[in-house]
Amino acid sequence: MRLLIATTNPDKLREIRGLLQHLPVEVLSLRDFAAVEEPDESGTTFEENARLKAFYYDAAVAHPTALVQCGPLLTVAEDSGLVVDALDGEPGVRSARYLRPDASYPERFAEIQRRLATRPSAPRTARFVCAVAVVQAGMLVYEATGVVEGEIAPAARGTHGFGYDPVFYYPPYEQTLGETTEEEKQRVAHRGRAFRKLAEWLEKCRTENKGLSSVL
Ligand code: ITT
Repeated sequence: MRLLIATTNPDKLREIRGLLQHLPVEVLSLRDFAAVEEPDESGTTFEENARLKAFYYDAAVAHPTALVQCGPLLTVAEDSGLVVDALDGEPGVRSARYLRPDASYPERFAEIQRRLATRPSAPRTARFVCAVAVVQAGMLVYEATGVVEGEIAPAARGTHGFGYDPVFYYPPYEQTLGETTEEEKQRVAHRGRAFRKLAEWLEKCRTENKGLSSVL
């Protein structure tokens, strides 16, 4: 079985490779194919954007290649982000573009802290969400979502992980995800939760030797 992990984000790709490493599957990335433009992430939910990316990269990259190489190639895309309750769910699906597309993460952290300071009595609760979608030959064959609940830390802490990890405080660890190791993060975080579901499904497809679409 071959998977195309359809993301342009190298940090996501590293985490996803780690999460699927125990499976007997060949993992390919967009770098293994000719470059294509990125799709417009116009969805209003993580699930919608994950599906949109999976359909787009299946049609633009995986399906034409699978036809030529005569082997199934599943396109796996994910959409993820940080949802802050006191900011009405922002940055949400715009996490990668929050404030400005080229803003640095320290600038984004400062903006989140500034906006939270205007609502001092509001809860600082937040969650990371990861929606994953799998498309093969134009058909949606699997989808799953993973969530991790936490809080916005009073200040950024830690240098591990990527993106908003340094401001995401995970109470059971008493640390931000920027302070935990990658292994500790994967055990509890959104991407780990979503991709473990995907891994179970792939394993079930393999062991039951079923056609992929019949498992959904
Ligand atoms: P692709 O669409 O090509 O996959 P992207 O980075 O644009 O790459 P998204 O649109 O899904 O992906 O945006 C995800 C953003 O959410 C990411 O750039 C971070 O800002 C944030 N994010 C997602 N997962 C995160 C994590 O585990 N830790 C910290 N920040 C995360």
